[in-house]
Amino acid sequence: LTQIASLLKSSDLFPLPQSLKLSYGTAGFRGDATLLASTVYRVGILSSLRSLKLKPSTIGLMITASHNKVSDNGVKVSDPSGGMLSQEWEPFADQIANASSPQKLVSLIKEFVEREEISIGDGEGEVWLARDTRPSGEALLRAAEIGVSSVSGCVAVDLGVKLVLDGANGVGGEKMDELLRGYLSNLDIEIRNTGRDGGVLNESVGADFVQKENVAPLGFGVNDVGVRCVSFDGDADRLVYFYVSSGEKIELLDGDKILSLFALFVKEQLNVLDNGCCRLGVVQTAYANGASTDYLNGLGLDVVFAKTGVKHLHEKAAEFDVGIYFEANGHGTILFSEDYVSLLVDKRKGLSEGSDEYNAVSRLVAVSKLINQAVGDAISGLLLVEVVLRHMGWSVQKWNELYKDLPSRQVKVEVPDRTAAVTTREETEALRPLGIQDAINGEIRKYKRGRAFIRPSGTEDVVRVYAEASTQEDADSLADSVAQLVK
Ligand code: NG1
Ligand code: ZN
Repeated sequence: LTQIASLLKSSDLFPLPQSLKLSYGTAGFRGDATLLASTVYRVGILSSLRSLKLKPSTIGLMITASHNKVSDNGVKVSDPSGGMLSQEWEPFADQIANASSPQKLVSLIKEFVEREEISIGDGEGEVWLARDTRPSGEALLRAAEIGVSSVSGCVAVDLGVKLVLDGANGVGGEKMDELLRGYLSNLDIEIRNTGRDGGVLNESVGADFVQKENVAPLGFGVNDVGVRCVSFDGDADRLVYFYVSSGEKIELLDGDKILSLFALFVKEQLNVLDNGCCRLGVVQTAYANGASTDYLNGLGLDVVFAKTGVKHLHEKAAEFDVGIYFEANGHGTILFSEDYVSLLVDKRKGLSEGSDEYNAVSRLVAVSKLINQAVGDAISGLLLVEVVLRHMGWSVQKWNELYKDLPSRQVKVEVPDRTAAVTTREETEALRPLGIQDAINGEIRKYKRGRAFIRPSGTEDVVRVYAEASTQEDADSLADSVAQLVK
């Protein structure tokens, strides 16, 4: 009886919007986020019942509308196996989601509980809640929580939208930990590979490993599928994001993708200001994935190429009012000229607080303060990525869809004298050994979307080979044949 009273009371908080008709589809319930509170609350109840039915077991309740637009949201349930809710329960999900009144809802639940012989009261149920970054997520998560705990003996555990950091067993994890404890306690970041538990600096961990090998670092794996993850390098001046897509596979969001996200965000603010008298430029190196360059050109941006190495990119970026630079490996930052920041600050004085223009100017000024303009560093880069994702309401998966990387391969060739390789300024063509560029061009021509170049490393005694093509097989084979030419 107390159970019925509690359900009646909580369901009063979530009236069913008129004309809402839902069905539990391929990925649960989806719809306009403003209409979904009652649905999510009811799915919370269902999840508790499912947990009690299968006890002892934990049920997952996920709030997301995946690739759909940000104003949509959705809710789906996972069984203890990690798979979707058993289809046998879908009709019940439909019935309760569409129950027109609290009384109707309670009688459907009562009937179902009796039929399924679920014993309420004498057991413990647990439901794990998670959501993506959609702005509506937080309120819907609260609705789910109320639904779960309105079934007696059931508790909801909020997993939040967590970010997991791979500290490369270097200095970045330590510093991030200090920051989280001291200043950023409202950020939910889990840190792994801090170096405290005996891991070795940069060994099978960190940004360089993840980017070059295209695999998850040590300490990350199947339990992290879909979770937003970020790797620093050992001295925390590089960052790359990734998520485990399935098994051992990862989707890498490298420096090019971070650059693209930042460029899109800055451009969006400048559009509000009718470009705001800004000369915006982006700087890449020959190692930038060709798909990223196409994407940036598609945004109508001025893309400039510089020699490998932060000092070269920095110099070029400083020629713009706002210059964004990144190496594919995750080194980079955004530079704002002092004059341009003063212009923004002056402009803001004439704008009415809260207007679109005022907000756009404020965002740009805030970015200029948040990002490390000296040389860039992984922590300020991480903070800006997180802020922009939240602003866009994007998950890491959604961000990854900006463009699809062309398959690429990097190899290094040990040679007796790397200075024998000499390139043009932008490092895209080899001038020496004589004739080698013609031979490389001959190889490139064999592949669709083929691109390749060689250059002597500035940090190791090797000649680096980079190749890109429309398939991974082709990229590998192009890299191999160019490497043969170097040997
Ligand atoms: P070299 O060894 O010159 O390729 C490497 C990186 C640079 C830069 C420097 C400094 C690649 C291909 N090269 O330079 O981008 O990060 O180290 O750390 O990643
Ligand atoms: Zn570094």
